[in-house]
Amino acid sequence: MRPSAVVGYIAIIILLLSGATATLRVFETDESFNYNVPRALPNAPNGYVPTQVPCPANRPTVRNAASLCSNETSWLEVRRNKTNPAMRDFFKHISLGNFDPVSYLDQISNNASALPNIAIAVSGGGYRAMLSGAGAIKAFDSRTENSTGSGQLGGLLQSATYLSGLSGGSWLVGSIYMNNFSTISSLQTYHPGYIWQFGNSILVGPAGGGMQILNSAEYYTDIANMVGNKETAGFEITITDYWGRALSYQIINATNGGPSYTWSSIALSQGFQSGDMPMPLVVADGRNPNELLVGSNSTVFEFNPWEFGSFDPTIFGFVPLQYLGSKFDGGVIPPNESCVRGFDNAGYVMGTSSSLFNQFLLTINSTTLPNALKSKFSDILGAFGKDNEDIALYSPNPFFNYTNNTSLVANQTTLHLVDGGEDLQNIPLHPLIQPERHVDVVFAIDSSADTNYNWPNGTALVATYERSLNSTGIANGTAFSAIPDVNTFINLGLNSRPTFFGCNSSNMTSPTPLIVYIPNFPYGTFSNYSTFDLKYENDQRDAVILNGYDFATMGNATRDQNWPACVGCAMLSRSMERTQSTVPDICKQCFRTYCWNGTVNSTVPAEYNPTPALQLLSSSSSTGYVISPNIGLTTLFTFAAIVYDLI
Ligand SMILES: *[C@@H]1O[C@H](CO)[C@@H](O)[C@H](O)[C@H]1NC(C)=O
Ligand SMILES: *[C@@H]1O[C@H](CO)[C@@H](O)[C@H](O)[C@H]1NC(C)=O
Ligand SMILES: *[C@@H]1O[C@H](CO)[C@@H](O)[C@H](O)[C@H]1NC(C)=O
Ligand SMILES: *[C@@H]1O[C@H](CO)[C@@H](O)[C@H](O)[C@H]1NC(C)=O
Ligand SMILES: *[C@@H]1O[C@H](CO)[C@@H](O)[C@H](O)[C@H]1NC(C)=O
Ligand SMILES: *[C@@H]1O[C@H](CO)[C@@H](O)[C@H](O)[C@H]1NC(C)=O
Ligand SMILES: *[C@@H]1O[C@H](CO)[C@@H](O)[C@H](O)[C@H]1NC(C)=O
Ligand SMILES: *[C@@H]1O[C@H](CO)[C@@H](O)[C@H](O)[C@H]1NC(C)=O
Ligand SMILES: *[C@@H]1O[C@H](CO)[C@@H](O)[C@H](O)[C@H]1NC(C)=O
Ligand SMILES: *[C@@H]1O[C@H](CO)[C@@H](O)[C@H](O)[C@H]1NC(C)=O
Ligand SMILES: *[C@@H]1O[C@H](CO)[C@@H](O)[C@H](O)[C@H]1NC(C)=O
Ligand SMILES: CC(=O)N[C@H]1CO[C@H](CO)[C@@H](O)[C@@H]1O
Repeated sequence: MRPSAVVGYIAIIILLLSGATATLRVFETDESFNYNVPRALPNAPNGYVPTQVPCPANRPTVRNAASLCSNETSWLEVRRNKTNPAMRDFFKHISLGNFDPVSYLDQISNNASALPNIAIAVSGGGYRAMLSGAGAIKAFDSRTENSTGSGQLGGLLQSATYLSGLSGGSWLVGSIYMNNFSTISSLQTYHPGYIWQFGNSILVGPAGGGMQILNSAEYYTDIANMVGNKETAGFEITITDYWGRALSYQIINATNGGPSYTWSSIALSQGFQSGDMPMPLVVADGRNPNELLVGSNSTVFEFNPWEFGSFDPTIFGFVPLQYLGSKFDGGVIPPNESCVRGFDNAGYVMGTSSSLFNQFLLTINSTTLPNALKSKFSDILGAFGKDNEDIALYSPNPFFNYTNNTSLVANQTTLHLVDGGEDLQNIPLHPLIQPERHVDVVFAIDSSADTNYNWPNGTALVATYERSLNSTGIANGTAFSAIPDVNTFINLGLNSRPTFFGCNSSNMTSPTPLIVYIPNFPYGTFSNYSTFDLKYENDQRDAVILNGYDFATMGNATRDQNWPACVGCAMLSRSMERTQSTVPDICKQCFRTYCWNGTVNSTVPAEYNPTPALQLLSSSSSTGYVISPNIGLTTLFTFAAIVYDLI
């Protein structure tokens, strides 16, 4: 660990990178700032460093994944008392023609299994996905000003039971939950030195002042020290530790990115316990032992407020999240071992879900970076990869010796985790299609960069669909509605407006949610920034958020005045099937408009370059063709190079 050398190294790299706009700045510091806003969450015993604590009398164990954990089951009852009135409120401003949804909900209000069970999923794709997703969440949040007027969708968030995020989407979920279920408007409000100031590249760190009393040099020193202390305490560290710490400065509204904030503390916060918010879920992929490629047979892990684990047959178990880092053996912590707390650092969880450094080595030579940089970064990333330092390590593996006969990792001392989108399932649907969760409808926000110009083309849904076909293998009983090929998505425009999949549940063998696919599409702004763009000025940030608001509401219902009603129909659809209610006329019309009807057109489409649905904002670039990922990629590679020097 040579922090002073590191700073010099950063400066050199920045000078070397012609074209990169990052500059080292000297910030004013304000050490007198008194940060004492009450927050329930910084409960790690020793900041970033996982630490041994006495085990509780009831020692933590690994649980079989055949059912939901009891904490979730009892929380669901509490939440239902909140989603029910929220849905009634929602339908006060969404009319379904001559059908009265409020009295329908009243009729079934005492029948838990008849009530709609709603989820929202936010895809990965770096800041682009985080901000586009934020716009959609803003539109769905009844706390957003004017969101409960006509043409608006405010209240869908309050009606939802689950909110899942992956990679960039997990940064959104973390931003909301780590800051007391904050609104997107409050995250956008400017406070000097606070979070969501993406004009300060992750390479340079936060502006000084406010609660961030650091300048760039101190930023790196601070990150290096905290991660170094974790290593000294006997835990394996990788680039994901640095990455998660760096991200936290942008996401967690506390001094130095809140090193004591744990993901499991969400379960302890008052608002969550009272069911005032949906249950957050974050997804990461397991990399199979001795494999470098992450394919459709990789294990999908979830972090929920209480537990970490997987429903996949390759693990089929969950551990209590707050005791992650303890030395589980055969599903128990042996009597001579203490428990460990603080491993589930919130930044580390978000960093794990977005840890895609292992992909860079595989793709670096297909970039247009100068050859000198290619070979330098190739060397560094190669060296990382050799020691598995380019992924997230979960060591000790909590599933060690657990279900030896079926587990892929029972004889591994370390779990290897990577970005939740590396298996191409870039929308975090996996937790939401688990039969035990009985989800009726998923509003799936897709800001994946699939096409040449960073628009989604349905690849994420195709991946989830294909994985579900192996029902006796990796899918382990999950089902998913049929999804056409990506060419069809483009040819039929299924990616240029919302599309429903799985409308007709009568031709399905197992229950599976209706998918309301809501793709990133330009309305007032070209929101197709590169995934690797890690620097957004505030006006760009706000333009992408507004664009997300627009693609979720279809331009405040200007693109289709029926759209809010159609969202309402999607929310009620499965419930009305269960209660054998007559489908309202307006819903029939909606399903004709928005349901994929099985048509395919797999011919190779022309280059996809959509025309904006609204007048472009003046701050927007005037074309969808200008996106160059090189600056952002260079930022990330440089981050890797700096960390390489630290590890
Ligand atoms: C989960 O439920 C168990 C059993 O009711 C309880 O002992 C435990 O404290 C709960 N865990 C959390 C994090 O709330
Ligand atoms: C839900 O609300 C009903 C009616 O107010 C109440 O009787 C019940 O205890 C509540 N359930 C939970 C789990 O809070
Ligand atoms: C809300 O609507 C009012 C009345 O139309 C308008 O004056 C105000 O600017 C709107 N606020 C936002 C945040 O759009
Ligand atoms: C961040 O903290 C500051 C200072 O307490 C507060 O004013 C601001 O509202 C917070 N932002 C969020 C999103 O919680
Ligand atoms: C996963 O799939 C890849 C490619 O099909 C295959 O080579 C590998 O053996 C599979 N791994 C496991 C653990 O099934
Ligand atoms: C990329 O190209 C460089 C220079 O040609 C080469 O040294 C390196 O091995 C290549 N890296 C990979 C991962 O193929
Ligand atoms: C777990 O496996 C290791 C070696 O594979 C073995 O030494 C140890 O006894 C096992 N633990 C239990 C509880 O069986
Ligand atoms: C799992 O395998 C380990 C190592 O072979 C062994 O020690 C342990 O007893 C096995 N556990 C079970 C539950 O069979
Ligand atoms: C774990 O078990 C698999 C087969 O069950 C074997 O191929 C592999 O070498 C073992 N790994 C270790 C670290 O023992
Ligand atoms: C769709 O996206 C995938 C990557 O996710 C890409 O490989 C494929 O070429 C794209 N196809 C079209 C037609 O855009
Ligand atoms: C389905 O999963 C099983 C068990 O993991 C595997 O052996 C088989 O190859 C898979 N089939 C397909 C079509 O992927
Ligand atoms: C429904 C189903 O197939 N569940 C299986 C999932 O995987 C575990 C572990 O292999 C099995 O025990 C379940 O039966």
